[in-house]
Amino acid sequence: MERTVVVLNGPNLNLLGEREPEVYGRETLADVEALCAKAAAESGLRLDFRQSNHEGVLIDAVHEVRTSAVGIVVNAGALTHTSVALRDALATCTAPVVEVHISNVHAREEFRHHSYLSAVSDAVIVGCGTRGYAFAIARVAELAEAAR
Ligand code: CA2
Repeated sequence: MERTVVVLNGPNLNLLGEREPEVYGRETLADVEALCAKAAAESGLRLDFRQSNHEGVLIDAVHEVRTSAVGIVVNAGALTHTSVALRDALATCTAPVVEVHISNVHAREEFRHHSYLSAVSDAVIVGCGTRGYAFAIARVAELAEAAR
């Protein structure tokens, strides 16, 4: 997997654009993939974009790319606030991990304020809408370049 940034999306993000536009905006996950493809191309990276509603599938994806990707951008959805297992998987990554949330989780319900993933991430981007994914990819590219 040569110079590939992997973008992982967790549960319910396949519904983006269909409900709660006041929280998540009107873009669909396909729009987010297109935005990520543009951001990756601008940084000279290949994009591997995935979504799953299943914790184990996301963990298997991390295992698959943990030593080969130049970086992982992860919006784990609600698993952010519950999954020690996904955190443990991300902690094994040799490349940078950037956590992204479309909404400002800190301005929402208390249960969204804690992330199991932040402590094993190199950066966290919240509340920038779907542009946060592009910022995250740019940061992965910077960190990957600095490590070269
Ligand atoms: O703000 C984010 O990106 C979140 O990761 C989104 C998750 C939420 O559980 C996190 O606390 C914050 C929810 C993703 C579900 O997205 C939906 C989109 C449209 C309709 C329903 C859910």
